[in-house]
Amino acid sequence: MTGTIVNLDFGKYLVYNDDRIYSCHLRKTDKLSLKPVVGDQVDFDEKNSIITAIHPRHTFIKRPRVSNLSDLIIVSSLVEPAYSFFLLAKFISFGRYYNLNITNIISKIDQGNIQDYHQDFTYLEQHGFKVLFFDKHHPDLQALIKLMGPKKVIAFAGQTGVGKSTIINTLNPLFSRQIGTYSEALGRGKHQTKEVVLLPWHGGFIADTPGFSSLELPMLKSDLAKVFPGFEEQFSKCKFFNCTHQHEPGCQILQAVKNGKIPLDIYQDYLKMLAPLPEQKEY
Ligand SMILES: Nc1nc2c(ncn2[C@@H]2O[C@H](COP(=O)(O)OP(=O)(O)OP(=O)(O)O)[C@@H](O)[C@H]2O)c(=O)[nH]1
Ligand SMILES: [Mg+2]
Ligand SMILES: [Zn+2]
Repeated sequence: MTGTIVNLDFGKYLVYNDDRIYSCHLRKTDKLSLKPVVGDQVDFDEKNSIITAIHPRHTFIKRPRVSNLSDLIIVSSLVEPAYSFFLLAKFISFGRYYNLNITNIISKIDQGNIQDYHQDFTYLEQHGFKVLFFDKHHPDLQALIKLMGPKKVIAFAGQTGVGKSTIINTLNPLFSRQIGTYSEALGRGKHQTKEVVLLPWHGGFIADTPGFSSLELPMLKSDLAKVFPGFEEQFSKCKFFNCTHQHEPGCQILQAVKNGKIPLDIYQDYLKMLAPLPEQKEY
């Protein structure tokens, strides 16, 4: 039989097939060259509860450990934790690096004023990113459900406490994901979600994961402009192929900042994101 690994359970792999979960393990002597991860399509022998093969992965993300994602839904709250375009752009850059289809949700719009960040949302929309809004007291997820489509593996990403599990539960209350309380003392939520879990959704899965709460970008300096929101139309037209978009003559990104196409604070977020990235692969 073929199924999808939806969760790990103390060394066992929970494999989903046709509305049933099979608790499987690897044979001790088995030399599967890869260790299975959540998201993997696997062949398994249901009589002996043994995984016999892992199908080739379409995508693989190291942290959080999950394979075969197709979509990323990035949740940012207006408050608790405070809205940050920098973080939002970082999640977008991460998702684009892995070729994921991206949707943004701005949550807790009952607690703040979305007009305050109108410029950011317009910028994202102009560059092809969907921006939806969420208020848990008046949840309307029709637009989201339409975008989610069938047969995908869709992960929710965003800082702890932004409301990922709240939105997932609104999609289907039977998911019963634990909801945290935002702890002001800590200045962050309490990481209610502690493991990667795939939840069946329209022939595919929704992934609720803790690992997308904070992120390290797994890329080189030269990769960032390709995936940073709104930069891809410009960067390839720079005069130098190895332009870092910081001071070079003929840089189209700098030109776009000058003529207001790219807002200055968004460009400054790019520089801030660029700074810690390595120049070359570190071996
Ligand atoms: N006022 C308001 N509160 C919200 C909204 N959405 C979520 N919350 C609250 O925010 C807190 C955190 O929500 P969670 O859904 O647990 O957040 P999470 O992103 O899953 O957090 P982790 O699992 O820790 O990563 C809870 O107290 C929610 O009730 C909203 O639209 N408005
Ligand atoms: Mg959660
Ligand atoms: Zn440039």
